[in-house]
Amino acid sequence: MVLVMSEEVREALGAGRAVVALESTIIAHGLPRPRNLQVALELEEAVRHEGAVPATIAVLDGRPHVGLAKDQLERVANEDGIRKLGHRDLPLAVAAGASGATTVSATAQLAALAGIRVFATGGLGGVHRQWTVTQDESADLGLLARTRITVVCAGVKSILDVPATLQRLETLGVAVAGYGTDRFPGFYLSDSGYPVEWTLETPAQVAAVMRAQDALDAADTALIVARPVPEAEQLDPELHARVLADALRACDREGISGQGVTPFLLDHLVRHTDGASLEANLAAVRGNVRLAARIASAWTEG
Ligand code: PSU
Ligand code: MN
Repeated sequence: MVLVMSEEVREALGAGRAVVALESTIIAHGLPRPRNLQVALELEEAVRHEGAVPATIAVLDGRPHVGLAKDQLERVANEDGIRKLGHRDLPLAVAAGASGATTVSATAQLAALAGIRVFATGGLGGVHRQWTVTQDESADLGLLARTRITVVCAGVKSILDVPATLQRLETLGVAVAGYGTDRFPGFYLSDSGYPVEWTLETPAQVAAVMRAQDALDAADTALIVARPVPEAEQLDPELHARVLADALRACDREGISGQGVTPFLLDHLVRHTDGASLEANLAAVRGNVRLAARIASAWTEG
């Protein structure tokens, strides 16, 4: 097997215990140092606190790791020039012996390969604004259309074209449910301004949908559980609108494209909100990770 699983993850999967996959791009490219390493450790702790085992995923020296030791997390957080790997990059990185942080698409692929069913992140990638010009649609969407995994997220990043992304998910046949809400969350914001058609209220209900997917659906599609950041912890919507518009203009002006777009926009928001966007991002991720652990437990108990 090409995967390197940590002892803890292998044992947990072998014993049928709850495991939650965590991505590493958010650590390497989505959050500023040195906070990123603290957050990586804190998220793993949050999963454990809810009685599940964390499996942070990354590629180190050409080997896809599922479950990282502390020194390996440190490499992901601090190594200069560590790549950002989407799922298409995995074979290239493995053959080249390269190291990289995995995006939602690469993490979901490796998690599914390892037999992990539940995955937590901040916000999914999606259709970028100006898609008609750039054709920039995150590979996250295509991968989730053919991978049997449950992703807990705070919706898609608000830097994206949210309605276009929701439409793509519909076209691709990916199930979307709001967690405790009938509004699609807006990543930094509790509400993106768009509705969702299904609402789930408990981890047991999510697990029931997962079982129904296995029973009904021959195509390996994902389930997106969209949990809003609590209103008290969201970014001020007015500040969000203002700084986002500014960030999009800066991105345009500086000619950023491809893989650089998402990290550029996230970083711009952090710097121009005095870190408030970072706190909202972290509040979202923390809540998602805890919920994912509870869903993984409901899944393994069922
Ligand atoms: N969620 C966050 N921060 C991030 C990301 C998600 O809170 O940095 C990352 C994920 O790894 C996601 C990626 O897959 O951003 C999307 O990048 P792109 O638009 O280039 O596909
Ligand atoms: Mn992109």
